[in-house]
Amino acid sequence: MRTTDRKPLTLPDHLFGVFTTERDRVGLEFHETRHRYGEILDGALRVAGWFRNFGIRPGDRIAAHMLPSLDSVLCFLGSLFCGTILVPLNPRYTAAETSYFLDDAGVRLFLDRASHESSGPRGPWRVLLRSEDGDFREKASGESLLALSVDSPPAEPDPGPGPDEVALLCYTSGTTGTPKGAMITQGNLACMAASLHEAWGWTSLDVLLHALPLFHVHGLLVALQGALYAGARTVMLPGFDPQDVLDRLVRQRPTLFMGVPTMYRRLVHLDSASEPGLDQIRLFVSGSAPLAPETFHAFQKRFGHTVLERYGMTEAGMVLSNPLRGERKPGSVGLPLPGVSVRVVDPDTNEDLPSGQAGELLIRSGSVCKGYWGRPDATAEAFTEDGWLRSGDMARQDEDGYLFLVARRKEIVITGGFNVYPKEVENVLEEHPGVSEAAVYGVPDPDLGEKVCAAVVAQATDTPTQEDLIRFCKRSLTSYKCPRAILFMDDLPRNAMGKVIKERLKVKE
Ligand code: MCA
Repeated sequence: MRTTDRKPLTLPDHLFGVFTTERDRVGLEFHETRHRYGEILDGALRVAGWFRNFGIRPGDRIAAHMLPSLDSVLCFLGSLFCGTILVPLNPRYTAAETSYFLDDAGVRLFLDRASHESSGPRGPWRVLLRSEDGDFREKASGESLLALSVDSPPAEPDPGPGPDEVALLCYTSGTTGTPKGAMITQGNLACMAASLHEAWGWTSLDVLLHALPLFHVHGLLVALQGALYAGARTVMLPGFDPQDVLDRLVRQRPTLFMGVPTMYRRLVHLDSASEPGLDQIRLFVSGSAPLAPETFHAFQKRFGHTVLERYGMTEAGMVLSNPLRGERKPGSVGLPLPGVSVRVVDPDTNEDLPSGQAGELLIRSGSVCKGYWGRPDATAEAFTEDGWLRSGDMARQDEDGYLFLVARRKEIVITGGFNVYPKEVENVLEEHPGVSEAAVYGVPDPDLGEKVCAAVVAQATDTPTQEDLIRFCKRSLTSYKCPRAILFMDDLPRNAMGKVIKERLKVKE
């Protein structure tokens, strides 16, 4: 399969440049306010200078609740240009989840704007600095980071954080249920930006309608960074509302939209008196979860556009994509992106398999992260001896080289494009005094792709109800991770090795 070795890139050369050459061009539109590249650059350097005033230095970790806003864009860029490491967080993580990330990453500065509700009034930013004793102390608070930093001298951009230096820690879980921070380097970001730029034909004339969360690779790097790298304009929305998105697709005439399959399904099912003309859009991209062929066809039929499906992973960046020009096959995640090599191997022997046969997808590219923060063992396990990343996904290739995902080796539920690791949810359920054992699994769902379900064996006395357990989960876990339905059983079905047979539970649901 395709092998392209590329020179390591760094972002200051490749992203920073756009900010200096395109100063007058609009880079971001949010709540109908336009921000030019020059203004964004000045704001990012000012925010970075303000970080420095707190004693933050290159290599230090800064965590931020990445709600859609100019502030989050400035945090991302300020951190990137000045060599600090950003830990992007979901504003709706629970206090327990957040404190785990802060401790695991050894965060020094925490920009807190938690909101455990999807709507409603949100408090101001709280700026928390970790003190010598390890506790966070509030240093400032206010509605906007830009306003808080207004008197700080702008930071000098780092002349070139090396390609191997960590830029982001993006957390993903795993078989143990303990989230691990994927170390995404400056070089990874640059490679991914360059690869997608080439594959999807980004130009500075593009206008991206952005309705994805900013705390995952999809919304932050594929979408936002892709647009910034091209010198294009991002119209950022506070969230995904299908009717609002459809109206804006017509009214604001974007050229690009990126979403998860749930978003495409909801667009397809919108009621509308007439079909809107979406002729100016050149590309709809789908990722983060499998796009059902029915949705692919329904979208094509209703809107006249063929969605381009692609495949990536937090640890690998973007890996495969259907072509910009050429056939986009329903159900396929496409071909290797520029600069990416993949293999399909027997997961036990790592031997390459002939095309047509399903095996584990292995990845090598400049956008593959350098491992997990503080976890050399997990890092070693994630790679083969000769340095290929194990995706944990089973794929097969057709005669034209297109890849199809056929199953997952790793246990994961993808709901609305969010990854949920069953073990993390099982651990919480098993902390409930009325539960002796729990098994969590995904069940197909027409809207979310999969929904999280659980089977539990309750203690003989003090048996909790389904509602009790869901409420209990919501105290520790973000809502999308919490089970939607719970089966109560006398015993969990197990195989001869004692492993729970989740396939059997899925059938019972
Ligand atoms: C929705 N939920 C959330 C969030 N969004 N919980 C915490 N944080 C959020 N940001 C919860 C809702 O509260 C609800 O739980 C449940 O999810 C289902 O929500 P529902 O009301 O049906 O939908 P929604 O709130 O309208 O959200 C649907 C959505 C959302 C807009 C499609 O799921 C979404 O933004 N998905 C994008 C995920 C994403 O960006 N993934 C990229 C990661 P309750 O009912 O209890 O209130 S993967 C990645 O980056 C890789 C590298 C890749 O390849 O892309």
